[in-house]
Amino acid sequence: MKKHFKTALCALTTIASLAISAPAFAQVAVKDAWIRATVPQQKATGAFMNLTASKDTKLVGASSPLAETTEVHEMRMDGDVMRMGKVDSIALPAGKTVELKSGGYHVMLMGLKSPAKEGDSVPMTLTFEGADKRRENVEIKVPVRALTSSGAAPAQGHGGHKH
Ligand SMILES: [Cu+2]
Repeated sequence: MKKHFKTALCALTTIASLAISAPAFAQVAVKDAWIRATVPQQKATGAFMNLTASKDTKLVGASSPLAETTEVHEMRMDGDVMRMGKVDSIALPAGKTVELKSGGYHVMLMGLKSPAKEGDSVPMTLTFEGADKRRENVEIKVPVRALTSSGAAPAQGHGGHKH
């Protein structure tokens, strides 16, 4: 009787690294997000938040079921005139907290399908792009508030900017 030996090239149990692939954009922390409450007939409002990326990243877009159009905006003084417009992206340098706030960068919700009421929570998708050009969406829920965090309440969307 012969024994047949099978070569036991068995599972060279690769101990390493199957499990480790960190999600590319778990690195952007979104904090203190809020949307400014609207009054009836008001068709646009802003969303504000603090973003901190652990690697160089950009905010390249946003969307929300509350609005027909959602854009990344910047407000700035041009001489004496406050201007606001769409920007392609907001740079989020590694480790630096970038504030989206009244008078600066913000996410603009336009063509509101219903008013943003204080106490509501609005779903929003933020699109980030890493240095490698890969994009990833991050879903957040954004509470609606009537006032800015500083207590100043610019009445209408992008109105009340003062120096
Ligand atoms: Cu705007």
